[in-house]
Amino acid sequence: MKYSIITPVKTADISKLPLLKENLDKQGTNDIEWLLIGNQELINTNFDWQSDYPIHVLKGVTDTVGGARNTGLDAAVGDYLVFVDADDFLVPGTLAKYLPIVEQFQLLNLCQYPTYEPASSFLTSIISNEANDNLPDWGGRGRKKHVDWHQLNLLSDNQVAIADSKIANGKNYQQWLTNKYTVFSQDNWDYAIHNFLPVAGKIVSRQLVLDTNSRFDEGNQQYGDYQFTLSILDHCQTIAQLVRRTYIKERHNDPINDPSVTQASFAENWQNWLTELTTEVSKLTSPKLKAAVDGYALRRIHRFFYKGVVSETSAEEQPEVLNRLTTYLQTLPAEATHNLGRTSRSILKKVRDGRNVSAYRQMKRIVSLRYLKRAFLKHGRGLPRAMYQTVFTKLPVKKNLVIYESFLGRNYSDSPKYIYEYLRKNFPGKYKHVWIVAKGADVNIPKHKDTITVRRFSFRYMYYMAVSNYQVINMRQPQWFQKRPGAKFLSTWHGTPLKHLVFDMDNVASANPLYKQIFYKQSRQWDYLVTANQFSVDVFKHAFMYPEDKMIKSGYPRNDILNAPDKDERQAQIKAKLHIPADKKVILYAPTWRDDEYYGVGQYKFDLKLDILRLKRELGDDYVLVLRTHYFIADHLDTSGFGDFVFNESSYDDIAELYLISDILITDYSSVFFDYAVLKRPILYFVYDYEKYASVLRGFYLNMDKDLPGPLLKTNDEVINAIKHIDGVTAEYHDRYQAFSNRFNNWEDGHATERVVNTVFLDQPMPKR
Ligand code: C2G
Repeated sequence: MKYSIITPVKTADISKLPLLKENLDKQGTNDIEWLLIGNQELINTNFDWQSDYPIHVLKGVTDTVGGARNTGLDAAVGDYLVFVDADDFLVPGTLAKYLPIVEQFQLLNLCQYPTYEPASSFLTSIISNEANDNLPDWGGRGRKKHVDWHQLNLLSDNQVAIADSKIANGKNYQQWLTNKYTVFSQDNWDYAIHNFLPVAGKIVSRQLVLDTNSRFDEGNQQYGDYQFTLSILDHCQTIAQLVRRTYIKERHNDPINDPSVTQASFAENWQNWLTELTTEVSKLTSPKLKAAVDGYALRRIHRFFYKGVVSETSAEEQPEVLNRLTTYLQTLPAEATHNLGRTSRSILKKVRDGRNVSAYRQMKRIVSLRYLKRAFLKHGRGLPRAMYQTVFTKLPVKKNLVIYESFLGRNYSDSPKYIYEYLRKNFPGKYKHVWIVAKGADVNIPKHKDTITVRRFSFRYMYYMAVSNYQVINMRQPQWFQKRPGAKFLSTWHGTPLKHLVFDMDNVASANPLYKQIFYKQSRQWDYLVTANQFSVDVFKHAFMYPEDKMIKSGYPRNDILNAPDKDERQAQIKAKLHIPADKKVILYAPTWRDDEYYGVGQYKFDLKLDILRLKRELGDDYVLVLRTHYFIADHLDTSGFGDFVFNESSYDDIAELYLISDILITDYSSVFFDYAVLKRPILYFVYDYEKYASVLRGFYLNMDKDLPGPLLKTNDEVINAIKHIDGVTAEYHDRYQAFSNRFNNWEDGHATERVVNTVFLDQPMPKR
């Protein structure tokens, strides 16, 4: 038996095992055994697996990861131990392909590819030859490597016992699995030592484990593998690391509901880390290994510890964390810190001598200095922000000052606009209003004496964010925003949820890894959340983990205009303003954005799949098309070739006004149709990428086949046909439309704004539902 694959399994991992099994089936070798070790729940699970290799399900000596791995060590019979965690994957073919390297070295690092996306994204990019050696941005950029890689003459592909037929796309995987690897020894592992400390993704000779009696620390849930890996490294002569990344580590981005071990609190994390180092480093016999580990630990302390202890640790926890650092530093020779800067050396000397109060003061200073340095370096934003933190937030709050932001300052629109207009009309002179406008955005804030505009992230913006008593905002506030005592934050949000949101989302490609945690923290600052219907209330409870008693069950202020008594006149005025001929009917095309089509953070692509030329040819006599892309879309679609058939209103402030002038809406997975349905006009869904969107990208809260008030259309033929027979579509969908309106729009009576204002500004009780 060549390989024993050791997989510790916690309860939450049990459901992930079938995927890993599939992955192991594609390793190109059956000369393996798979050891799954966990608790009683794992033992009780019936997997009913068909397998060409033995699978053993075992109970761990203790319920910790270390306990599970130790049980694995005792039970394994293979020549080499492969450590694969339950939510991780290997590139298909890896174990067969690299056997010759494994046999030549005592320890092989398969090299981790950390990702917040599902592993399948990376595997797909290998298949389509788009994968490269760069880590994703947030995976931490690899340091420049100064060590040459080696090339081993592996067996040629047809000799390697890889059953290509068993590995879908085997050829592409084979291309990815190159023969390159780097050899490490005690002389050159300084910069790479941290890659060898976690055991996941390592292949170790079992004989070495037996000879050295290396075991995992069962008492340390987070860093218990250091005891094992350090003991191995201490006795290991030959180490190799693959140049290509073959071990895909799926990291979680839901630290609130499903924290991974490294997402524990700062204090817990560092206490465990320092404790493990303190006990394990002192056991090492190799001075070079000790120096390498110490060097790595000190660099990490220098970069991350001071800020963490100053800003992420409570007053009660601080002494304990600092004491652990003292104990650790006392195991080091005094000169160990010589590579660090002067301030760091001085801080660590104090901590080593137990003068922690004084060291703490100095840490605070270094943290502020680093902060200021960043502030100065980051053009524009840094200084105003520093002023926000140090000066503006110390000024008294102005009781009647209201600050508004719609779509990150890109529009004068949405519920903030209607709340603003209502306050001005009904309480003239009482409030001072401040509108936030994004840099470079063309936003038409009305000019009134009681209203000012501030540029987002400018000094004045920072000042008003700090001293306003009311914040009326339809997306999230910046992370640095501080809630002032007594101030009221009104989150209007910006749509009834259709696509899965925040805590209901699986890992997403485009979101910041800490998205869920950040969202959670930000939404705790909201005193009120506006909701348009009971459905939204129910979703926000789990999607935002937001309490129902803080939700205003009002309907959307932005939709009052769709029931306004003068809506016909307004419609004529808007049409005239946009130069749309009065005798033409209007089709509004308002699609949403796609998580996987982007240029960079917050910058999405949009590929127009609607065949405008055909629409113009077939419908141009009666209709014009108003095109409205989502505010995340960075592309400016060139529609100049379509004459007076297309009106590109992508940067028009308020989409509600576009709803008013249109006769038919075409959309896809955008929440716009919930609002548009208030008008009871026909809605078509152009969902050319339905399968992909529904299953891979997001998933929906509604049953798209049954709940929608209009047809799902996948081709331009279907769209054109539906428009030509729009009366037939209306008749066909009449009952569904009725049911839809009852479910989503029965609060929309034209008085939502009044209800919101009464609750937030007049302190009246919440609307009863
Ligand atoms: N919007 C717009 N033009 C578009 C699409 C959207 O002006 N072409 C505006 C509408 O006001 C819409 C809002 O942006 O209601 C939100 O857009 P969505 O397409 O629903 O997408 P998203 O921004 O991801 O909002 O719970 C709200 C949504 O589920 C999330």
